[in-house]
Amino acid sequence: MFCYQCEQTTRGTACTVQGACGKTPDTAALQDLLVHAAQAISQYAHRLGKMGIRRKDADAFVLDALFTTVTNVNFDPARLETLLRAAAGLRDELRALHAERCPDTLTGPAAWVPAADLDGLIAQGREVSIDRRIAALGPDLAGLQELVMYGLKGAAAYACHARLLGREDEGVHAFMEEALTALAEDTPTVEALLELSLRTGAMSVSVLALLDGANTGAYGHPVPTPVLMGHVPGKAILVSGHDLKDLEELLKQTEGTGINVYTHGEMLPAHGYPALKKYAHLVGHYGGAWQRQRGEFDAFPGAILMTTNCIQQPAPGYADRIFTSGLVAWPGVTHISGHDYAPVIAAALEAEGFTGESPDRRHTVGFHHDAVLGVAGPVIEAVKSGAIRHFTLIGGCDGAETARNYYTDMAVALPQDSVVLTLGCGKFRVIDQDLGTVAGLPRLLDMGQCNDAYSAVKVALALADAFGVGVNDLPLSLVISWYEQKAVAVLLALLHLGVKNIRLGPKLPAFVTPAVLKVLVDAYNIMPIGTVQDDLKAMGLAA
Ligand code: FS2
Ligand code: SF4
Repeated sequence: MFCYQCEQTTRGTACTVQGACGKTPDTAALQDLLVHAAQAISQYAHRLGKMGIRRKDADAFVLDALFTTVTNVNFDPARLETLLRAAAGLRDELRALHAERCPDTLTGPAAWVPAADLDGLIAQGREVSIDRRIAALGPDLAGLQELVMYGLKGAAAYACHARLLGREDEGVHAFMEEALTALAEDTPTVEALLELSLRTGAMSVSVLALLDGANTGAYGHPVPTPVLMGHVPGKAILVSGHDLKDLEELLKQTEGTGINVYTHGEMLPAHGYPALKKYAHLVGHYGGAWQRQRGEFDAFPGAILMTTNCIQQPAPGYADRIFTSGLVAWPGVTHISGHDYAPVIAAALEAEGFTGESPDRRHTVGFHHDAVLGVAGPVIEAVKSGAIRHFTLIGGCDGAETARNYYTDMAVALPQDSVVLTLGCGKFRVIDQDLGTVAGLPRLLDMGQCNDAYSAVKVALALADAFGVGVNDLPLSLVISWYEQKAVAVLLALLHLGVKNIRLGPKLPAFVTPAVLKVLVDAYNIMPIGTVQDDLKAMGLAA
């Protein structure tokens, strides 16, 4: 196997024996083949689209296929085989439609003939592994192709969430299929791939806006809400991942059962949405970021529902009371389909539940763009008067490395007259700190999930507008922690918007080679995180 799509890739170069995430070589091969199959579908869908024919099932399948291959989503060979068979059937239908209109025979992924059994599919997956492309194209071009691919995967994840809430954008589907076709067919050059990367960033901005509209349309604009970071006595279900629709449906089905529902990881910001916080049995948040789940789930005395990334191998102590939904899958774990949570509820009733009460510790969520821009007037005045000197966005993904303590240390070391914005599961590196207030506002503003990156973009653009400057001239620093491909989509979105001087850590992507990094540094001054003191000095914020 060869996989270097996430930050925890082995030795900072690639997972080649076994994924650090738990992905086996067989699963890696099947995921690579699923991407290949999504390209096959896209080659036809892109051409049919240009003829004015859109197949909604193909559009949806491409999104699902890409999201399935995001880090920590699907580890189940059986489910991957099912998806591959479905992909082949769909590709055949599109090929027939295309043949009715055009005599051209497509090559590359479009010509894929699925093997008859699972072993054959795994062998085919190995043939399309990334290391084959690195050998053929060299690391720079292959890495740039993967930069685009990971941006597409991340954006597909966001688009899947929006689609589940009834929001789609044909332009997004058309671009995804065009880009996947270009990666499959075009002779790669550095210039063309950089351009495609920035176009992927532009599409990511559209997708983030689409998802923002989907979430706020379905659940209202988040409002600042103090959340119990603990528990109360009673039976319990823990909901992790990002999917608000799953949480809503579970809240409906558990209403009146006496079961309390808790959020975990990236689900924390759900408490800020009016249409979700109205459920009295959504009582609090349990635990921290995804990488702590094995210990936390083991200690949780109820059922657990994992709605999206990031799942880890379930420990024996909770393997029979964890469930997956949506695109998440782990071999042997019961999968919930059609929002029927009866098995989750039964497992919660069977488990002991909490017998005591935790200390009443609260964290305030809900500083979404609407809430922040609602106080834009006082914020702007505070900046003009000098009461607020600086804004620092510390957010993105969390992960296990101790190097990520940098983000905690940075939040603590920032001057008292600065505001800290946070989002994504990277927030768990900073939310335990009491940062106090500045100019009558909390110094720490939790803007939501990684899925809410649009909030940060919208606030930054609004502030730039209010001050009549460019976004790079604002007193704003971006200190981003990355882990998986959604962070790549957000990074490309920021580059498309012309945002410069981003600090990225804890280490730079393995697929960005020194030559490509030089291009990004020259154009955007993107840089790795250093020490907190050096970075504060460079940001003009040293004490
Ligand atoms: Fe965190 Fe994991 Fe949100 Fe990423 S829960 S690292 O895939 O999606 O951010
Ligand atoms: Fe390794 Fe990350 Fe790929 Fe998993 S997703 S195999 S940890 S690079």
